[in-house]
Amino acid sequence: MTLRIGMIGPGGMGQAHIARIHSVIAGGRVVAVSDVDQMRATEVAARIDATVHPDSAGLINAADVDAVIIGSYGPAHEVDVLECIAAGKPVLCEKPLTPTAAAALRIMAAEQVSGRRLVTVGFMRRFDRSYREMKALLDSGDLGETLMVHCAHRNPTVPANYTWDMAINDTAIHEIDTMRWLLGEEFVTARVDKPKKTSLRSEHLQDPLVLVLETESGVRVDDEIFVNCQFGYDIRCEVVAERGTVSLADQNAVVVRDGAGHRNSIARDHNDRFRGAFVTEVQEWITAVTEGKHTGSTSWDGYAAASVCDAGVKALTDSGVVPVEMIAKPVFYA
Ligand code: ISE
Repeated sequence: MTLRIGMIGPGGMGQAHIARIHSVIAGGRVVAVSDVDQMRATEVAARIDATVHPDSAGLINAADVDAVIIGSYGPAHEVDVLECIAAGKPVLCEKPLTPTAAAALRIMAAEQVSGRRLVTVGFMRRFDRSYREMKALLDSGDLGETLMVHCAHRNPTVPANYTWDMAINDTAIHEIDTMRWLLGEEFVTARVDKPKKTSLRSEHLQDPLVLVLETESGVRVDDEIFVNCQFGYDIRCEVVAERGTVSLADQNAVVVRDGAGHRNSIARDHNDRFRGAFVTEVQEWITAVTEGKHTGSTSWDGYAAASVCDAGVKALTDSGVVPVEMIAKPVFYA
């Protein structure tokens, strides 16, 4: 059986998903497309022989669409995810599920009424081989209890429409979700440190910044967010535990050694760095949906990440430590 997928918002991320679904991933095909930019929808649909829908609700409710991928920007997600739930269709929604925790709560409420876990949030790092190896080692207990984690998330540059809060709810959200998953606990506080700014920043940004989070058991996570680092897409993570440390290694298999030195290349963007993770994520989602199962992160994970982001965004302007406010986890997501 081929899963017939509708794609809402086929921008860079959506088109990258289409390319993988139609080449290296088995069991799915994108048969319908919709976008606020009609020209883009028509152009993408023509390339893959898909139907264009003038609006997302029409796509979600189309009889020949079995499941939906949402690649539009964060503030547009809530209405489409709610429509998917109402239509009873599984949905893979790119991060953030919603830009605020309040919106994510509405999605959780609707999903619980529907009685089925239909929503998967596109937190692809959970599918990255290196993070998975790191988690297996930590879960084995060989290194003892985790005490601290040092992360860095660097982008070469960001577009002019990237706003200050996006450092938290568009960029750091990846570490927020990955650390919740890796450590198996929730964050309780957030703080933002603001070091000297790079002269190469856009005027309105605090760049770099360091988001400092603390978990329920007291694990301290620091996350350097530096979105105009110029040199590459550089993701780092070092976990410090009682009996040792574990870090992400450099990601490129080939090392060059010549008269200019000893080096390996640095990824340019997330599709480059997390290529394998995206493929595994979408493949597992297609397989699970076809078998009537759920995989990956849930609306609860989208909500929890949004709650930490809410505190992190507040900490951008409030000095000191901001508590993370979250409801208790509903049994439905246990
Ligand atoms: C972007 O939306 C992503 O998801 C990237 O992985 C991240 O590095 C970038 O900062 C975000 O804007």
